[in-house]
Parts: sequence; C-alpha cells; structure tokens
Amino acid sequence: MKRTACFALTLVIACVFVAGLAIGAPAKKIIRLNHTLAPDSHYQMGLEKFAELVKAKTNGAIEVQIFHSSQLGSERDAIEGVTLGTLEATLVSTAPLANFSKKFLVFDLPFIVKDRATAYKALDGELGDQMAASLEPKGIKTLAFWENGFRMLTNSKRPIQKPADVAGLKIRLMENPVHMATFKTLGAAPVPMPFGELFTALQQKTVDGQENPLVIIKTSKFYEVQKHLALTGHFYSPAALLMGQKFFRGLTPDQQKAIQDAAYEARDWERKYCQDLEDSLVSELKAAGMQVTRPDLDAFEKACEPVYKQFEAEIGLDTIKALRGK
Ligand code: EAX
Repeated sequence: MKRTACFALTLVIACVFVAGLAIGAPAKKIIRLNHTLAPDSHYQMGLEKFAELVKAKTNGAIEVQIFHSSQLGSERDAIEGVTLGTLEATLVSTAPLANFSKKFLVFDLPFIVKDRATAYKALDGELGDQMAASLEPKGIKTLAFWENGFRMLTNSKRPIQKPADVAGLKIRLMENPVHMATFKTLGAAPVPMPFGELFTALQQKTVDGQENPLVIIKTSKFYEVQKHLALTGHFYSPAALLMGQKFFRGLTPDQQKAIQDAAYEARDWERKYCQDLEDSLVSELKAAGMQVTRPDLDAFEKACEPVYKQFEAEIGLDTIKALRGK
C-alpha cells in the first residue's frame, strides 16, 4: 500500500513538473534552410558553421536545420518558398535572384569583377545594400552575401582555348538572362536547368557541358562525367543567405541580432574556406582525370563585350562602371 502511494505521489509530481516545463519554456524555433549543393560543399560547411553560431548565440532557442542537395526544391523553388513563408531560409547563387529583382543583374555580366576583393567590397557595401533592399518588397530579408565562386567551364567534347572552341556546345546554365545572352554571344547553345538535374543531364549527354566554381565541380563529382576543364572564371557568382521577412520579424530583437551576427561571422568563415581550398582544387581535378586548359581570357572578354551593350540600358551604365572599375 505504502509503496503504491509513494509511486502515485512521485508520478503526480513528475507530471506537474513536465507540464510546468511545457507551459513555462518557450518552444524552440526551427529554421529550415535549403541549398542545392552536396553534403561536402562549401555551402554546407559554411551553413554548419552558421547553425553552430546561431545555436550558441541564442542559447539553443533557435535551431537551423540544413537540407542539402535540393531536398526541399531547386533554388527558384526555395526563393519562392521564402517569399511565401513556406520555407524559413535558403542559401542560393544570386543568378536566379535576377528573376525577382533587376538590381542583381550587374553581377551576372561576364568578367565584371577582376578579383574577390572587388566583389566583397561591392557586396558588403552600397551595391549589396541596394540589392538587399530590392528584395524587401518581396518579403525577403537578405542576411549576407557569401561566396559561390568564379565559374569555370567544363565539357565532354573538346579542350577550350579560345572563344571559337565554345561555339556549338550545349551548355547548361542557371536561369539568368545575362548568362544566357553571354553564351549565345559565344555561339553556344545555352540550356537553362535547375542544378539538381545537372549531373544526370551531363551523364546522359543531354548537354555537353556546364559551368560552376571548382569546388562544385569537385563536390558534385562532375569530373566523373566531364573530361575538359577550362579555367575561364567568366562569371563571379556571389551567394545570398536569405530569410523570410515575416519569420525574421517574428523573432525577438536579441534573436534577430544573433542571427544577423552569425550570418556575417559565417560569411567571413565561408569565404576564407573557399579561398583556402582553391589552390589544391585544380590538381585534385587533374588527378581525377580532367584535362585542364588555361584559355586566352583577353580574347574571351573581348568576345563577350556585346553583352555589355545589350544590357547597358537595363542595368545602368553607372552601375556597371562602378563595379567594373572602367
Ligand atoms: O548556388 O546552379 C548552379 O550552378 C549554382 O552554382 C548552384 O546552384 C549553387
């Protein structure tokens, strides 16, 4: 009898305690964050850092759940999800954002930035602020600009040395008007396609080639289905860490600050991670069987010049000059 009573009492106390916890403690907030790249990509590494920082800065009140490899959709799907509030956050290349705001187009021009320092300065300064502001009416909060990288051309047909070598190749591109125009100008047949379909398209030879930073060519294993790698660096691809405006506004001021600080800290970490990787990637891709060429970049830049004329009115000459430095 005594033991049963004691057990019942313990049970009651336990129940009261658990109920108290449930009422008293605010529910943990979850940020689901989608990206299209591989689980060992620079995006994933940077995002794991971001998740760690958010957890530490909010004492565990906010958890970032990362979904890699387009698990919750393509970049376009994810951006739309963030605008609708059906997805909390995403890390995307800025190229598909040009379909949501023309302010982004300037970064898509071929050979517009000569080096990373120029890109970082613009993205972390006035131009970046304008790009971010242009997404606000769409319900998107831009937390920071990270790095995707300088894009290099790969294909299964032939080594690329000069612009004429690109003519006739079917090249997969991101859904972006300036990128499409650039490859049309070079005489290629551009095919817009979500990243998630790319490996299979290369494998089945639906397309001859693609262009992406070295780190993606490595971590998405494109070297398995592409023989030729040309170190063109024709586009600089920034990445944007985006969050739903409504979700962000629903956080406490302290939580908002924690997230913003974590986004900047992880940005610096991710950019450095990309730079540190760079040196070893060419030799790793060679070792994996790729044939590497260093094309005549002056000739490429010259061949791409008509694209500037084509988009000058839409982008604005001053904006172009400010970023290009000429
Ligand atoms: O944002 O689609 C692409 O080629 C991008 O480089 C990729 O999704 C990373």
